[in-house]
Amino acid sequence: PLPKVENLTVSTVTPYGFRVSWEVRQQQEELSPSSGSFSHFHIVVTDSGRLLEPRDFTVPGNQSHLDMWGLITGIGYEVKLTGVSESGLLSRPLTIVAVTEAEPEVEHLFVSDVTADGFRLSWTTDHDLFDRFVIKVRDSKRLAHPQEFSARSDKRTKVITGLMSGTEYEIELYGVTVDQRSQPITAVAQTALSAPKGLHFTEVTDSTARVHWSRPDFDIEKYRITYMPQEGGIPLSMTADGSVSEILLINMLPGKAYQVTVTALKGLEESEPSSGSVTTALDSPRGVTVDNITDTSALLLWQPCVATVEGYVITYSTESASPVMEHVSGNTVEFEMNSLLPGSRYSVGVYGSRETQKSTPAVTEFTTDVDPPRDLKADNIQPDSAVLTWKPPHAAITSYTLTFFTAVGVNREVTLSPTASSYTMTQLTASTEYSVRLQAIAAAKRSRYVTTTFSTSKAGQVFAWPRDCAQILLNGDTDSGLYTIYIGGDDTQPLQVYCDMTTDGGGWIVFLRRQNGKLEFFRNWKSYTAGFGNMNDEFWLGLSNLHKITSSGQYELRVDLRDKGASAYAQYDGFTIAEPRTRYKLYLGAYNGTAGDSMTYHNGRPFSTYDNDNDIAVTNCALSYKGAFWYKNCHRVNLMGKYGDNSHSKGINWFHWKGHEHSIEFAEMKIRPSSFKNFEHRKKQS
Ligand SMILES: [Ca+2]
Repeated sequence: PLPKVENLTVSTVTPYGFRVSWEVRQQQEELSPSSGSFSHFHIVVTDSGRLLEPRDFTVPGNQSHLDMWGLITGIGYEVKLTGVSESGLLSRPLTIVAVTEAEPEVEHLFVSDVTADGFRLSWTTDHDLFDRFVIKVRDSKRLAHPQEFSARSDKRTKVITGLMSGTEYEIELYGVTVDQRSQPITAVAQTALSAPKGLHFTEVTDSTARVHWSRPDFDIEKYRITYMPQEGGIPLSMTADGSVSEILLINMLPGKAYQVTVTALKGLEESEPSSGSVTTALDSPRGVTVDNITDTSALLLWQPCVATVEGYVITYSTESASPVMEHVSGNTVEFEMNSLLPGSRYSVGVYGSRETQKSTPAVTEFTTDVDPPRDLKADNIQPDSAVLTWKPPHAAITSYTLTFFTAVGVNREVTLSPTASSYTMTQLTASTEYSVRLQAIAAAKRSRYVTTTFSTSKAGQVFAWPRDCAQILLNGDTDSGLYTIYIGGDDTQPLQVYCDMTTDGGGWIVFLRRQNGKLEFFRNWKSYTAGFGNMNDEFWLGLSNLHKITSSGQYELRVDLRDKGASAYAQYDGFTIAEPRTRYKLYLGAYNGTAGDSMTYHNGRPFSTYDNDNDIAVTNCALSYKGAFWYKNCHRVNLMGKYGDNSHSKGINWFHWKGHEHSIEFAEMKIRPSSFKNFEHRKKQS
């Protein structure tokens, strides 16, 4: 009998096949092992649906399994095994049914993390059969060659890069084994739009800026540009055609930092925004004007910049002067320009500044006024004429207008040459006050008026500004008393003096009188320099005045003395008091008279007071003899001594009349021009 074939089993099932195994068991009654064996096995595999031809296999008798490959995945197979002996006997067939596994597959291809140049792919698979995964990526429009990527068998994601932005891609992925590939799975993905690059700016003004960018590598339909101040505000937005790569931003505010973004648009998609910043220029101050123009100053006014500025810079210049630059704070809107040249055309500029920025200057021009002539005065005033003199203004002028009028309506105007510096007024009315106005003119500009007034002399009056009592007398005033003289004939140096109009023909300026002892004459240097006392009583006119009067002409001195009904005089035909630095030295001419020549002893001496000892004595003469004088060692004359003191040399002494021990009751010193007598003589003759 044949051995038994049993335990037909299926193992190692794959999608493409499986192994069938079996066992052979000898019958117990069989004693000869060699007589009971199979020469081979016959195996028939038939698909369950009977759609295919059955497949036959023959296996040697010493084998107990068979691997079957190349089957169809995922279907049932019926396996029938029959053992065949040497003699052709068949065993009872065994059958079993096996099902191949389903085909391995990848599933759920998923696109995420889309960027401008790629995306992430994810997938799943239940099988561990694949050696690797293959991914093919190609743009839908077939513009570029397909690209192939691969992923290791243990990977389930892959990041794809290096693609074109804004482009639709078709993706195919499948798993690969040694000799098989799975069915591919597919997806479609679109890369994002890349941002425009290289933002930069040109043509930046206070209200505009041009923004430039580089075109991205896809077809742009248009761009959206937005801009707003970084500090906040209303965003402005513009749209540009996809074919351009620059646009002018308008309606910007001056001096502000702007954030500018450019976004590329395609269909409903938009790129990441590309951003940059630009600071607009400072705007110029506006409404620059010049006000309050004088000959040397002007007020500059302006409207502030819209931008916030730290300060304003002001420049002004004229042809003949160095340009001036001034800085003022940013909240200032005016500036006083000083030290300008008169009658000059100035150019002015104002600009705002902040850090390194500065605005375009706002400019204007103005012309300073003509400065007035100076030192207008009337000289040589006569009853019917006067001479006006002045100094010219600094400005270049074209003419002068001189106007003069009186209270009763005389009104004359004359135009003078620009080179004139004097004008003789004639045909005037005597004893009349005239007002004079002088104005310099340069084209359309006129200076301020300068004015002076003067009065013409009385008819027959010779001296309008008498320099001494002699001229007052010659003008017709014959009463002794107080008068105003003008030192050197200068109307700006009036001095009140007492005129003796009777003694020896009159015309004397009295400069010392002693008559009652009411006034203290023991005084210091300062008092004797300035003068003191009451001119209608006792007084001293002052060394300073004596110097000024005697240095402006030739004068003679007269001294009148009276005592107990007796009188005497001394006269010197020259009298000069030298300048202060000599301490008012005395210079005398020749003597004549009745009192005796006591003064010549003092000729050439400086003046001394108790606090300024300029005498030649070892002692202080002024202190010793209670007076002040042109002391020598010490005196023959002491007319400023102590009134009524008859002790030796201390009273009012004139040595050659009353000696040193008699104080004289009355003394006067007086001067008049040396030429007076001759003049008087001629006058009397005529
Ligand atoms: Ca002395």
